[in-house]
Amino acid sequence: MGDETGHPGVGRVLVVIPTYNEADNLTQIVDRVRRAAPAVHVLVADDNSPDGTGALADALAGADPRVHVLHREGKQGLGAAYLAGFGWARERGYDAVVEMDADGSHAPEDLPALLAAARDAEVVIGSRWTGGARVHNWPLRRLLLSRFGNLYARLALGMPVSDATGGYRVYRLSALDALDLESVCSQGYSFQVELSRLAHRAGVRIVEVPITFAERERGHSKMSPLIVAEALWRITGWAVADRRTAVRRVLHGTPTGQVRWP
Ligand SMILES: Nc1nc2c(ncn2[C@@H]2O[C@H](COP(=O)(O)OP(=O)(O)OP(=O)(O)O)[C@@H](O)[C@H]2O)c(=O)[nH]1
Ligand SMILES: [Mg+2]
Repeated sequence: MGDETGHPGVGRVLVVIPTYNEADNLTQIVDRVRRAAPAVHVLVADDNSPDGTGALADALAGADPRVHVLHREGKQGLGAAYLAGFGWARERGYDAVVEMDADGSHAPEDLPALLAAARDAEVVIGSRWTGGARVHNWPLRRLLLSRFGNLYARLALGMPVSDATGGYRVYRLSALDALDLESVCSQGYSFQVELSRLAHRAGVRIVEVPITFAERERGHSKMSPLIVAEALWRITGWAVADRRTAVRRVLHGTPTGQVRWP
């Protein structure tokens, strides 16, 4: 903290925005972030989007020293883009990173509330499913998928988190340092559940803050049946691994090692 980019009680904050074909959304989202939280820096992590999002990000960065771009070779999934963004933040001494979608679903105007909560927590999850949250314009099938997915994740993994699949979060770097990020295997949105699980198991302090979530208005969703299947498969795998570890603990007194799920 201490320089002009510092956020009171949190330090230097980097908002990581992963993008794939978000040219219709990027200018507006970056502008909203800069207005809602002028002290933060922004990193656009673009996977060589065919629609020119990367070049647009370069133009935004050229006009604003607090906007940065990480160009990646090709589409490798949300999880890989975030891990690269976290590494970028660590190398440059940021104190906290924020995960935010480019499509406007995560309102930058909620960012001050998330950062305020980060003063007393190492992980802040912007939740769609806690008191005071609102979800606008989501089709019933997406609502049901999110509610069911979160219920399943909570029960299967025993995590007291209402929105383990949500992607609007603050991580203090100190919390990320406590997590075994090398072990992360999710490619799609199960990345959020995987990091929730790692944080819960590491015993870092997680708080949830209600957010106002809105369906994207422009551009196309990258959600696919494959991504949903990956999440279900991985959550089930982690639940089985957790139970095996618990059984070993009972039988042998100590865990004999982590069971890895492919
Ligand atoms: N860098 C990178 N970003 C990605 C990738 N897949 C998705 N994204 C970005 O991740 C964010 C979330 O993706 P969305 O397509 O909005 O997914 P979603 O919010 O679950 O789905 P919708 O609610 O239908 O919009 C957006 O900013 C995307 O551009 C990827 O492979 N690489
Ligand atoms: Mg979206």
